[in-house]
Amino acid sequence: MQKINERIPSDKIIADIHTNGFAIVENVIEEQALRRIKTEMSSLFELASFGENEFHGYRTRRIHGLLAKTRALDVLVMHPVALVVAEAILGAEFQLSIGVGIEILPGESAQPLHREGDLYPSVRADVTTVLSSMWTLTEFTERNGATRMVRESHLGREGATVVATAGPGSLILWQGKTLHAAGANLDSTSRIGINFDYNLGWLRQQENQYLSIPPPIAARLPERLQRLIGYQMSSRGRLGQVNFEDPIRLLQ
Ligand SMILES: O=C(O)CCC(=O)C(=O)O
Repeated sequence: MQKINERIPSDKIIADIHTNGFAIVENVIEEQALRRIKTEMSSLFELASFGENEFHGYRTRRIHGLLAKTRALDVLVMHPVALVVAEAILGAEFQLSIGVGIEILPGESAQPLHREGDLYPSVRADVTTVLSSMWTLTEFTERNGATRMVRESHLGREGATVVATAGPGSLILWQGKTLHAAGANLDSTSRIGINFDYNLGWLRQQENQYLSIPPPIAARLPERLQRLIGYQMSSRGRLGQVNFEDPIRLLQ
């Protein structure tokens, strides 16, 4: 599978998602920025607890409510490549559904295959509800648990399983109907990624962003990020209103 470099136009990324269900974009974050993000995240991972079921793993640490805990990831959640692709896949009224830091430690077994779109069982079959992104903070390899993608599964076909290997600082994108899962970590070091999922503005967010990011913190975020976490209206201004007004006004 051809991997895309950031300098390749987003059309190619979008085409890969339409054709295969996913795309891998190499070298998106430059080295110095990546180092800063990794340093910040390593102290947060120290405080994170291990999963307690097969889906979340027993040797995997997850950080939820990411945007309440650090500003280091704002550049990722609002990265132009991610937002352009999200708009192309979901349309203009998308929002952040969930943000999770995922550290898969050595000894973890493979996660069951799943689709994020299954969170919304009654949505019309031709509607794509979710675009997932994974920012790789470490290398993603076959041995350390790189995400597995079932090619063309978003089209109802079961193509080959592709291991989404990528260097640190890359961006892996897949849509909500794509079958995927974290792999087993058979290596001696952790696999670390930051997973931001975007969904349609008229759906419930997976993570309750209004409580995960308390309003005093939300009030200090850049406006684009405030809108992204849900302080926006959708469906031609009819959903998400407060007194028939844009909810962002309550934050200002
Ligand atoms: O960590 C990964 O590679 C994928 C994780 C995932 O799909 C999930 O936890 O829902």
